Amino acid sequence: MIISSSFQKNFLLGISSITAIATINGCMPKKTNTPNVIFIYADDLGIGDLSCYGATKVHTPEIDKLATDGIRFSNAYSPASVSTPSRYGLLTGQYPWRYNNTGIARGNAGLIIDTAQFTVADVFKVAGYKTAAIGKWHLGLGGTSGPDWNDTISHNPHDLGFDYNFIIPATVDRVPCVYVENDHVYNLDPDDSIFVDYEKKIGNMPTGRENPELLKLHPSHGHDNTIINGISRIGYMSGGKSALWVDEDIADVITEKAISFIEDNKNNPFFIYFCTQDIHVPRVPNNRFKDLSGLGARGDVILQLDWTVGQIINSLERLNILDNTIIIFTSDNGPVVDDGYADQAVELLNGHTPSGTLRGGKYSIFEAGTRVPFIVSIGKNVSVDNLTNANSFTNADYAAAKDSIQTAFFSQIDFLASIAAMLNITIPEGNATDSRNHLNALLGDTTDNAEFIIQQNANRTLSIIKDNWKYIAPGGNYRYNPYTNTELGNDTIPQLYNLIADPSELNNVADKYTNITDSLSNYLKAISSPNKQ
Ligand code: NG6
Ligand code: CA
Repeated sequence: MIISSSFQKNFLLGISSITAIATINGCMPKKTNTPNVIFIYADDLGIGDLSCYGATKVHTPEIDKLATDGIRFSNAYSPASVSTPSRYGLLTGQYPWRYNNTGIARGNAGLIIDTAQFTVADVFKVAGYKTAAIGKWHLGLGGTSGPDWNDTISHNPHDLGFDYNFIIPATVDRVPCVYVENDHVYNLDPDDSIFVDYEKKIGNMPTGRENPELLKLHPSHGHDNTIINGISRIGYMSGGKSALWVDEDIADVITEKAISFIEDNKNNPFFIYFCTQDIHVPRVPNNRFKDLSGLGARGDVILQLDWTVGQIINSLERLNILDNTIIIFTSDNGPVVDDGYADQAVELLNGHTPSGTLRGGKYSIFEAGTRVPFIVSIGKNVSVDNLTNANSFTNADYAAAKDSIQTAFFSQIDFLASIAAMLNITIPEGNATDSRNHLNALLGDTTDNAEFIIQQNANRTLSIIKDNWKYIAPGGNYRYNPYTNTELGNDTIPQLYNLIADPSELNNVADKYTNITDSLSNYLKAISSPNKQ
């Protein structure tokens, strides 16, 4: 049959005008290759802390909804079992244990990431995105001697590719208890300068050690320095009265900042590195959540975290951009119950198991230290087909995978290279050298397994997982964290576990399978050798 060219043209025009009308009506929207990305980093949340991961004593409907619309990983890892090194690894794509300054940072530490490094934020920035860091930072600020809290704060997230930042400098249990917006302390009265010291008391503010009668929340270990908002912290500070945060309002404040950034950028692609203070100690829920969980403060702040996620999703929905957005939800390290405040978390656990069936927790090299909840939800207008480049994993595949468990091994260290691949950005030579592209795993392809996963604990003991075997290198002086009683996984002898047969790491089979032990030990040595980088 011969079709006249005019018929063909009209036919094609007809199709395109139908498409145009459908797009206007929102029936057949255009797929996007530049989705918004919101990376939600919870603090100290365990793999057993969410109902979508099997928790029955606490309910997290908003996060569960994200999981129903997305995929939840059973084998996703943070680079470390404490905050600073995990965040360092995530943002730089470099293993934190290669550097000396990546231990848990004090509140007055200088910026730990070299400003010349190419970061996750830089990937998005080069791709034309607007970028923001909101919430817990814990990577230091200022030059090597730390920030000047009363002036312009140099070496801030702006130097690492973030257009906007509104951050808690360290953790909520460390002074100074103030927010930093871009390069200044937020709401600081210039006549009330802030001074911070981690060695000795500074100024006249009472401390938990001297004036425990002033406390509304008592420490169980440590945390007995300057009292702010009735809670004694780590470190001493004075001044900055008008700038002090109110713990009960932090979730509201950072959520509001994230939502305004979303509103301001609804017409262009954006990336938000959104780090909640929940569920780190001190756990101080807003009144709306107080005593709501029945599990005490730790359960209440899980509900607050769930609310926060719901607020972000609702705002995207309201602005009609949820469908163009990828939301990733995860944690910087595993769970801890008593982490230094007498908040009755232990007494009120009520059978809840923050580590699920895994061994260890925060601080540990055992699985619960770093195997964290990890949920990826991809809006339906995001062009999965195009983003994976080779079309190996498509929108149809993602649609089929939705609401299922992603069993592929994935490390947060690989996020940088994966999103660089997604946005076709070349990583400058010598940067993010530990990050590998596993975009397909991130988008739901169960066959895209990380070749190996390396983690560290709070003592920098290293482990490597490869082909379902986990090898833990000998090292670390202590078997238990003396404060939290968590098993750290340190030992003087090599450890080898089969994660399929023995997911709770109860039987060390290093002596039985010496060939596997030796080969993983050599493999880890080769990667960790400084000459390799
Ligand atoms: C520990 C603190 C703990 C917590 C942790 C950092 C004491 C006794 N313990 O040193 O409370 O702040 O550091 O947690 O001070 S993280 O999640 O930010 O890594
Ligand atoms: Ca943490």
